[in-house]
Amino acid sequence: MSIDSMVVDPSVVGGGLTGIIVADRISETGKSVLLLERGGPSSRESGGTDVAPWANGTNLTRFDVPGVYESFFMDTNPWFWCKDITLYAGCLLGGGVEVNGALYFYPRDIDFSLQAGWPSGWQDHQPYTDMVAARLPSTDHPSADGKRYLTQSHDVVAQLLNTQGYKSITINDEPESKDHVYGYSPFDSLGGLRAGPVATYLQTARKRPNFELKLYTYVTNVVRDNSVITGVQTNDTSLGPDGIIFLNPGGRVVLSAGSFGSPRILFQSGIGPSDMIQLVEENPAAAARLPPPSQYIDLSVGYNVSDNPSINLVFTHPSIDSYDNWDTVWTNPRPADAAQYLANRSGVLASTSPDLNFWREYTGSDGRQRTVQGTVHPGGNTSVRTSFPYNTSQVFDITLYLSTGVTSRGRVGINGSLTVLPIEYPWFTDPVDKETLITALEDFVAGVKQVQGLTLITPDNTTTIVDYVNNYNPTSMSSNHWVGSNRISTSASTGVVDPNCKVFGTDNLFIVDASIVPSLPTGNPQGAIMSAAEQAVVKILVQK
Ligand code: 6FA
Repeated sequence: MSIDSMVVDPSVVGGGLTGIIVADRISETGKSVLLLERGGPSSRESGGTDVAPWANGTNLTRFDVPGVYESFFMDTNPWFWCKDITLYAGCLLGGGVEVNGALYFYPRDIDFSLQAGWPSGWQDHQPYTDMVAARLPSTDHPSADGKRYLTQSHDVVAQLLNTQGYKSITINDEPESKDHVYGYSPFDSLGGLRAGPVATYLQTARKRPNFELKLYTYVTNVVRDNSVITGVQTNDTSLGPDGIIFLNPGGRVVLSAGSFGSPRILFQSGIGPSDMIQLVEENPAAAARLPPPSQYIDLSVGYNVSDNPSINLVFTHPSIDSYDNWDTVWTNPRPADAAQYLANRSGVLASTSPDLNFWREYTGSDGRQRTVQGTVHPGGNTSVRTSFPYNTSQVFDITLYLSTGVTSRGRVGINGSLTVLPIEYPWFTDPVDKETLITALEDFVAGVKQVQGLTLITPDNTTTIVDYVNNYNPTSMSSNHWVGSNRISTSASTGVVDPNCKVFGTDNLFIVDASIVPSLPTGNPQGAIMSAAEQAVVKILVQK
C-alpha cells in the first residue's frame, strides 16, 4: 500500500482493545486494513521504551510489568493518559488495556441477553468468547513460576466470606457462577507480562502484507457525502491532501476510539445531538470540516452511558502486608522482588494489585436483579478517612461495585475546547442502584466481627455506611468501565449503531468498541468487550 496516495478499504480508527482485534480479524480475510492510532508504542513488543529505573538495561516497559500498575496514578509525567479527556483513558497503542488493572473475566450469558439491551442475534456469544480465550487465556496465577504471592488479603477476606456462605471457585472456569462465590483474581497476563491485544492479535496482524499500522495519527472526523463516508480526516498531511485518507469505492470505516473518542469523532462529523454539534460549529477549525447542516444526523451519541458505581472500604489486619501502598514500585521496589522479576518474571511484580474477587446477587426494591462485585487488594492508604490511629503497613482495600443490572445512566460530551467530559454522572441516577449497593456494603461489613483482628478503618466507627455513601465524592465513584455512549439498538430513536454495528443514517460507518455495549457486563468489562468485537467483525463482514 502506498502512503503517498492512500486509498483504503477498510480503515479502523483507534488501536486500543477493540481496534486491534477488528483490524486483525478483517486483515485475516485478505482485505487491506489501515489501523490509525493517535498514540505511540506501549509495550516492548510494540517498540515502547518507557522502562522503569530499576529495570534499566532490559526492554521491560511500564506496560509490560504488571506490578507497576498503581504507579500510573502517581506518576509525575503521565504521558500515557489522554490529555483531552477529563476521565481516565489510555492514549497509546493498546489503549485502556495497557494502563488498566488487567482484571480479566470471561462474560456470562446474561451479558449478551436481550434484557441487557443486545439486539436479537447477539445472544450466542460463546463461540466468540472461546475465540478470545484461545488467543488470550486468563490466569489467576500470573507469576511465571506458577506460584501465588502477596495473598494475605485474599486469605483474610476468604475467612469473612466463608462465614456468609460464599464458595471458593476458579473464577473463569465457572463464568456463570456469580452469586456467593469468590476466587483469586484472574488477569490477562502471559508469562508474567501484561498481555492484551498488542501481545496477541497485533502480532498476527503485523505479519500480513495487507495490514498497516500508523501511530501518532489523530483522526478528527470522517469525511462524508450525506450517508456515504468518503474518507477519514487525520492530522498527518503525508497521508493525503490536507491529511485526508480516501476510501476505495465500497470502503468502510470502523471507529474503535473508545467510549469517549468515538463520540467525539461523530460530533465532529456532524453526527449527534444538536447541542454537541453546535459546540463543534463554534470551534473555527472543527467547524470548517463539518458537513452542511442539511446533512447532520441527529442521534443520541453520548447518552445512555453507564459505569459501575464503586465505593472503597479500607481495613487493617495484622497478617496484611500493605506493600508500602505500591508507592515505590516504579522508582524503587523492594530489591528482592525486583531481582526476582528481572530474573524470571516471577514474584509480586508479576501481578497488578488485586488479590481476590467476589460476587453476590441482590434483588432490588424494584424487583430487578443486580450483581455486586468486590475487588480486594493490599494497600489503599490514599482512601483512608479516619482520625483514629491505625497501622499503615497492615492496610488493605475492598472496592464494592454495582455490576450487572445497573439501571443508572449518564451522559458524556464535549466542551468548547472539544475536550471530552461527563455531562451527567452515570452513578446512582436510579435510587434503587444506590439502595442495593448500600445493602451490599452493610452485608459485607456485618461480617467483620467474625474475623479476629479485622478492623474497618474507612468508614470508621463514627460513620454509618449510609452517611459514608451519601457523602462519597462522586468523582471517586468511577470504576473506569464506561460503556454505552454509542449504544447498539434496533432503532435510531434509541441507539447510535444498528444490530450490525453500522451508524444509523450512514452506509459505511461502523463502530466497534466499548461505546456500543448497551449495559455493563458482569465484572470488569474487557473480556466481554473483546467477545463483542469478535462477534461484531463477523456481522460487519457478511454485510454487502
Ligand atoms: N477493564 C477490565 O476489564 N479490567 C480492568 O482491570 C480494567 N481496569 C481499568 C483501569 O484501571 C483504568 C484506569 C481504565 C482507564 C480502564 C480500565 N478497564 C478495565 C476498562 C478497559 O480498559 C476498557 O473498557 C477498554 O480498554 C475499552 O476498549 P476500547 O477499545 O473501547 O477503548 P480503548 O480505550 O482501549 O482504545 C481506544 C483507542 O483509540 C486508544 O488506543 C486511543 O489512543 C485511540 N483513539 C482515541 N481517539 C482517537 C482518535 N481520534 N484518533 C486515533 N486514535 C484514537
